[in-house]
Amino acid sequence: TLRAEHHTDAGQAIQVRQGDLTRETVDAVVNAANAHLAHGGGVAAAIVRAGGQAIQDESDRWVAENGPVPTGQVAVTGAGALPARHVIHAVGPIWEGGDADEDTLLHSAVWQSLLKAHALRLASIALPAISSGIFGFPKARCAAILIGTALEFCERNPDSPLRQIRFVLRDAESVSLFEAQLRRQG
Ligand code: AR6
Repeated sequence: TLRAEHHTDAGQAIQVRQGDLTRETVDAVVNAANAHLAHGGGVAAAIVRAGGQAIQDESDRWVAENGPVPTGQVAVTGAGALPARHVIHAVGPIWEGGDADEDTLLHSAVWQSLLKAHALRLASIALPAISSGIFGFPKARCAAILIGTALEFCERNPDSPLRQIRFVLRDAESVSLFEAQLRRQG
């Protein structure tokens, strides 16, 4: 369900939706991954459950060939049986209290995800509340950074092929926090 939407002057849409990320029909879904792309829990496990073991297998090959994904960076795999075509695995920071560059690293994880979609010439992307589950990043702060990064990306890339950025949140608290940030910053 669509809960809030903002259109930029250039006609790009930023949306806040409540639902299950794995069911989104978009060109790419972003996974809240760890450096080893070991999709054991949270939204990562849900993506493998819904998309199939092929996503974990391809992730394992990616790490075998390239090494672990640095925090704030991304890796791309196929999406198996998901409605999406690609999974962009973004590694957000583990919350360590706020003095370990967590804000910058979370901004980077989102920025690199959007930049990857742009480089692949994708039109739509769906992202979860990266780092705010198992990694412990405060939910309100996560919402402010994710919405701010999407707005900044659209402002700086008005002609990007990427036209729709969806934040897909499962819990009601995250939905209201993202909604509030989109109204405040949008
Ligand atoms: N759809 C949308 N959001 C979801 C879904 C879903 N199906 N499932 C969970 N969420 P988390 P992290 C929300 O823990 O904090 C994994 O083990 C969840 O409620 O998935 O970045 C990885 O392999 C929360 O708001 O990601 C890493 O080791 C948000 O997604 C580690 O967890 C992110 O929670 C990454 O932790």
